[in-house]
Amino acid sequence: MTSKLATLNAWVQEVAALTQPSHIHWCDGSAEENASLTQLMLDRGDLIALNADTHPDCYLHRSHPSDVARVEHLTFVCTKHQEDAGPNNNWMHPTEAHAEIDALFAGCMKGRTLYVIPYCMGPIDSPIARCGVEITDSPYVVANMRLMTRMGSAALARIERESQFVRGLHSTGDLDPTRRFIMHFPEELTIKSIGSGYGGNALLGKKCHALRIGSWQARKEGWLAEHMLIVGIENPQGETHYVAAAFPSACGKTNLAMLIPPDGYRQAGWKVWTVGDDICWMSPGDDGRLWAINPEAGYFGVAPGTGAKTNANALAMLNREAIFTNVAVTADQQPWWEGLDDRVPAKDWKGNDFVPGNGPAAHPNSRFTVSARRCPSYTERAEDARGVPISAIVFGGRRESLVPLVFESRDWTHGVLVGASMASETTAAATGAVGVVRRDSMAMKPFCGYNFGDYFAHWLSFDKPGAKLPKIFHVNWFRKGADGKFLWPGFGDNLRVLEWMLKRCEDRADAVETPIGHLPKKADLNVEGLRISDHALDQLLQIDEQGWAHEFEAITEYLDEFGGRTPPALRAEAARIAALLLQRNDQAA
Ligand code: GTP
Ligand code: SPV
Ligand code: MN
Repeated sequence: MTSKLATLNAWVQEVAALTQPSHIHWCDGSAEENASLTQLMLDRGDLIALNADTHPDCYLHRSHPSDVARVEHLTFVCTKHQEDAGPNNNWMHPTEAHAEIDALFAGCMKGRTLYVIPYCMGPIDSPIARCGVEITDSPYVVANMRLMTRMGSAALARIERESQFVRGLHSTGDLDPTRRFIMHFPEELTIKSIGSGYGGNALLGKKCHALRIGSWQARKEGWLAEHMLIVGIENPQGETHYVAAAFPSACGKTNLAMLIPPDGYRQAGWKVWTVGDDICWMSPGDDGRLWAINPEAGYFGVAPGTGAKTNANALAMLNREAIFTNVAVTADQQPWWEGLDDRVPAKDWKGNDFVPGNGPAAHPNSRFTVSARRCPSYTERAEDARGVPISAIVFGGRRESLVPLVFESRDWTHGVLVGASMASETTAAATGAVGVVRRDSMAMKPFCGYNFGDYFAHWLSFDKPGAKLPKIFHVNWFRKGADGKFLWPGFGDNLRVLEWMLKRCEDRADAVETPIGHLPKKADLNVEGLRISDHALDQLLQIDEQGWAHEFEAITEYLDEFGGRTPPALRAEAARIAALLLQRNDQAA
């Protein structure tokens, strides 16, 4: 097969000449194609069938033990000028980068099949959606892309109509970490990735296209490509408000997107609808509001911690047609991970006999891949070509101290500062140390395809006459008490915080003004049916003005890292709050 699009055929031929595959397969996305690829992977041992009674059509993939997470130190943004990539990205000149990575691609598909994957990020008929083609030699990537994107014939038809697509070239190579690179060429709408088969490094539609290249396109075209979940909150009156929330990797997006309301809320008629759990593309509509689509069609979620009490919706979608990566298995071949239940697994994520006390059975970044339609809280609005209107934007991170449960920004400029100055403890989603607090603006540190200074300016630019922008909030579900335990119950109970935010959006709740923003009055947070001490609530809603003054010193330094690219309005906003804090501390002294 070939395509009607000459530029696409030419690119496939060019790649084949470089990589020298023995076969070329154009993916149509059909069930038959998926069945034959699954069989191939079972035969090769790339997939292991799970218990067909409890988990029909579910498979386990064990990746190479050195290839289990994103590799930020090997991820590059290759613009002609280093300033355009910014200090937030690793940079290499495009000429040098192409030469270095093409040398690794030379002959790398010998004896392998080259798969051509046409895909669409977003509903196939949405003007906000964008298409790409990924070339890969990994059938595991094909199977995952089929769940994660609109992949195959329909996407190819749109690509041929538009004659435009993002090019992604991927090979698992030899999995040697010294020959692994994830390179982005935003000026050429091109991605090249070699040496890893793991999610964000290999499923190029996700972080590489939808965020790094997407953010570049979004800036040029006047929209936003963000690391955000999209969730619809339906109140007992039947009105649904959509919320977009940016938390860094493994900081709670999937869980918030699928939350199950606490008993009292459920009985009162509250419902939650999942539109997306990781990526959000937002564009201003004719009405001045921001309209959002989820460019993805499936979930690539963190397995550990997913249990009946924390995320029953996720559990319910994982009992058929799911791919599990690096989880443990029970003696009867059911998938298992820490936080699922009390059973003891038989094999750990590497396939060795599980030895209690010898580290976790499932890899901390083990994942599931499943179609969004399998989620009990799925809504057809996820297919709406216009997207959904966003009422509130939420930023959040993992902070064991200082940062309160929730606060609201005063206006858009302050909200952009709140997003820009976010920080969070690192997690197992990327290789490297875990639990280290770092700045992660808008949860986009690993994903913004250009200079953060320009990105902040782009965010500020949405505040113009006629715009009806969402309110911006900040949350922290991860504050710890003196005993080292989380102060806030989290998960479903996070709806209590969302309710306050939505009331604020409708001018139906009060707030306490503080230098860092507006906080709920203790009485305005519904804690009915919750076992939380008054002392814990006080801690969650308290502002340590001295601690915040230090935080603002660090934020000011951070904003300076982007030099002349940092918008003056953002510096001014930070200076205003820093001055306010100093003044209050002086008064207190
Ligand atoms: P990525 O897919 O990496 O982008 O992650 P994510 O942001 O979707 O994170 P996810 O929802 O998968 O949560 C990651 C981990 O945090 C899981 O182990 C969850 O159980 C845990 N978690 C999520 N929400 C909460 C919460 O409200 N409180 C606490 N204590 N833990 C949470
Ligand atoms: C993340 O790390 O933020 C993820 C998983 O959502 S990955 O697809 O690897 O990016
Ligand atoms: Mn993510």
